[in-house]
Amino acid sequence: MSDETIHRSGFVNIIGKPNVGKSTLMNALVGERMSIITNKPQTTRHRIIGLLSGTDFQIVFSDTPGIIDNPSYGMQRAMNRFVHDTFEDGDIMLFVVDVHEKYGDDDPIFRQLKKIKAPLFLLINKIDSTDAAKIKEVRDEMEARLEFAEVHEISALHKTGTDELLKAILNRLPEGPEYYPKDQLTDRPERFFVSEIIREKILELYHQEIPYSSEVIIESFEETQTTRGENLTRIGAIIFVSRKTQKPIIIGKDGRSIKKLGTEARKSLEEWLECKVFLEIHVKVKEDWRDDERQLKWLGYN
Ligand SMILES: Nc1nc2c(ncn2[C@@H]2O[C@H](COP(=O)(O)OP(=O)(O)OP(=O)(O)O)[C@@H](O)[C@H]2O)c(=O)[nH]1
Ligand SMILES: [Mg+2]
Repeated sequence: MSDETIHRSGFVNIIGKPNVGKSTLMNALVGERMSIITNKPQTTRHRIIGLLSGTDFQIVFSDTPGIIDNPSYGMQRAMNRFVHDTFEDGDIMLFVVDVHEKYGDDDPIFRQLKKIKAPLFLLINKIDSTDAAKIKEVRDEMEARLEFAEVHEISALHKTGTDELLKAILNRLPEGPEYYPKDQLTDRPERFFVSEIIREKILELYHQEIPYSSEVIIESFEETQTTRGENLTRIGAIIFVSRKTQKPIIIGKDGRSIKKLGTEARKSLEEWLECKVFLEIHVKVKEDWRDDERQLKWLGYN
């Protein structure tokens, strides 16, 4: 007889509509700043893995883009595909809803969720911003539409209910091996997160279509030292916009907007990389890149 404890592991996929708090939740569960978060919908564009490991378990969380009902260009279709891929490989699916959001009975999301075979958790998020009666109303409405393995009322922002959620996930995690080294936090390279942090600032500083037409590429990333011997990372980034008229908007009058963007992004990157950063940003036009198969592939939307 062996008294070895079993090792549990699995894929726990976070899905839902845009802006409901999926990325906030993933960061709260993993305990690291992985996914960017803004108050604008469609912030997350890729499947982003966050790893939480202990001696006898490993959870592979996936943050995903918000499901878009009527995708209008190739990039949005790719984003929806990233979400649907997670329907296939999840050991546990976390369906996040915003307590303030209304869902019609015929919302196509319910049809999609019905196909999921893995245990489906309903997470009613943002409970910090409402009262018990409203939470119950949402819970009753959702439970009338779909069968859930578990329902949790949470505030991802304030980490209310997230410890209980984590316990519930661990309880249902199947026996399995470690998929990644235990000290690893994600499967993406540092450059990916650098481009995301810059994109976060674009979402925060620009309005209307600009953030949605922009993509950030890291052209160079070099770890060096200052003349005083401090660590310094030199980063060269390119912002692609999809129309000629958008370039002057990104740059702003006398270059003021891009200067502000550069400063904000640099501060955030210095915090994240824990060293001094020298950031150079250029803007280029890639006409209609969001609908161009080749460009999309090159930009990682394949
Ligand atoms: N009051 C409150 N706000 C929250 C909570 N969780 C997230 N938010 C806010 O909701 C907004 C969207 O959060 P995200 O985590 O970016 O949402 P998301 O679902 O990842 O959004 P997309 O990536 O666009 O699909 C941000 O302004 C968050 O601060 C919560 O528990 N309470
Ligand atoms: Mg997100």
